[in-house]
Formats: sequence, C-alpha cells, structure tokens
Amino acid sequence: MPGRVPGIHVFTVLMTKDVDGRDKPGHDEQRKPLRMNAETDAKLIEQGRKLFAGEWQFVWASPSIETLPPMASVEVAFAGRSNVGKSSLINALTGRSALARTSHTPGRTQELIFFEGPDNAGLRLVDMPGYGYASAPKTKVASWTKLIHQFLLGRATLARVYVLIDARHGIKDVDQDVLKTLDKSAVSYQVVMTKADQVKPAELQKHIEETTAALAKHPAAFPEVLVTSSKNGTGMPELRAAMVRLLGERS
Ligand SMILES: Nc1nc2c(ncn2[C@@H]2O[C@H](COP(=O)(O)OP(=O)(O)OP(=O)(O)O)[C@@H](O)[C@H]2O)c(=O)[nH]1
Ligand SMILES: [Mg+2]
Repeated sequence: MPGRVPGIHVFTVLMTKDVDGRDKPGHDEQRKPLRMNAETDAKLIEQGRKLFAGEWQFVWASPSIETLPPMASVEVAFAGRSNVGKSSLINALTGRSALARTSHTPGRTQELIFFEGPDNAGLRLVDMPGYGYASAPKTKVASWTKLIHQFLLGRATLARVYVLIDARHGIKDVDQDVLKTLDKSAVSYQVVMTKADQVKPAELQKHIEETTAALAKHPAAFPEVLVTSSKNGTGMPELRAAMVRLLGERS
C-alpha cells in the first residue's frame, strides 16, 4: 500500500471510483490516479485556507430529527465514536479553539450542531454526537444513535460525511454500523484518521492499511483515508481543500 508518513494526507493512489467516491462499474481496467495535479492541488489548498480563514459561527442545535434547521447550504457532517475528536477537528479547521465544545470525557456533543462560514460561503459543518459510548445511559445512547442514523440517511443537503477513526485504534464494530448506514444513503463519505500525533509512524501506517483494507468492502466510501491531527494541524489544508472541491462539484 503506498503512503507517506506524516504530513501525509492521501493514500491509495489507484482507484476505481469517481470523484464522489462511488464505484465506477465496469471500469476496473481503467484504474487511474486520484491525486489532483500539483497546480490544482495548490489552488484548492489556497481556496480552502480562504474559506476557513473567516469567522465561522454556531447557527443551530438539533436534539432531534424533527428540529433540524431549514435546508439551505451544502452540509458536511463529522461522525465518529465518542471522544474520537469530531469537535476538535471542527475547531482546528475553523481556527477557533472553542467554536465546538470539546471534552476529555466522552459524550460531550449531544445534539447535531450546525456551524456556518462567513458571508454565506455556502457551507455548513455539522458536529454530531458520538456513538459507541458504553457508559452513557442506555436511553441516551439509543436516542443519539437513532438521531445519527436518521440524519445520515435522510438529509438532502448533506453532501459529505467524514467518518472519524482514532489513529490509535482503527475501525471498530460500532464504526462498521455507521459505514453500513452510509452505504445505504446517497451521501459520499470518507474516513478521516484523527489524533495522528499520538501514534508512532509504523503504527499509524499499520492502521491506515487496515482501515483502507476494511473500506474496500464499502463501495460507497472514498477508497483513501485522510490523516489528521487537530493538535498539530496535520491534514487540515487537505481537508479544507476537499470541501472546496465538493462545493465546486455541487454548484
Ligand atoms: N492529541 C490529540 N488529542 C486530540 C485530538 N483531537 C481531539 N483530541 C482530544 O480528544 C478529546 C476528545 O475530543 P472531542 O473533540 O471532544 O471529541 P468528540 O469526538 O467531539 O467527542 P464527543 O462529542 O464526546 O463524541 C479531547 O480531550 C481532545 O483534546 C488530536 O488530534 N490530538
Ligand atoms: Mg464532540
């Protein structure tokens, strides 16, 4: 498996997916590089920097599927196990240390939280409650899990889901449930490894390879993973650029 460590962001150069990460049936023989050329890459990275340089702010919190905000701009959601670093990633992307509330203990985010960029940039970020939090009361876990799955399956403005996986642990069973839901939905999704600063390069590489292998069983997923650290900023320019690219595809 190709890959560079760290500073890395893109793995699995060969692919049989289109830009939305979906299978291109019958195109196996046409495996071609996913990577953008250097010029496009640099342009998107600069546009991404600009998009996230402005003032992002909180716009809405939904404790239930009935209380979602009216659909307006393109939405990008961040899903993942409790404590994986969803809220921290939103803070790192937007350059705001406390835009999304974070915590050392799992179960911090308990609603769908919507953030919006400056001047109607046309993009909303959605921070989601975490799943797989074993110590929370069962009724709460059930209600968060239902909310997560309903939102992922049935939101027309949801254009991309980033499924966060802890770089120290890799994909767990509870992540597979969410990947299966995403396979059924119309939304494109990609795995983002978090807390890359916490693992040694060899271990990181191993978890990237295992995760990439697991993703091969999910036809709707992007075949490559993004590697990030909210602590040292690894992967942020690339993730911002990916959202600019998505916006371009949607407009
Ligand atoms: N070292 C390191 N710690 C991180 C990173 N991202 C998040 N953390 C820490 O992980 C803990 C959980 O982060 P959160 O962003 O609150 O996680 P979450 O996924 O939003 O959690 P819930 O809302 O409870 O589901 C906090 O103590 C963060 O400081 C990272 O990239 N590196
Ligand atoms: Mg959170």
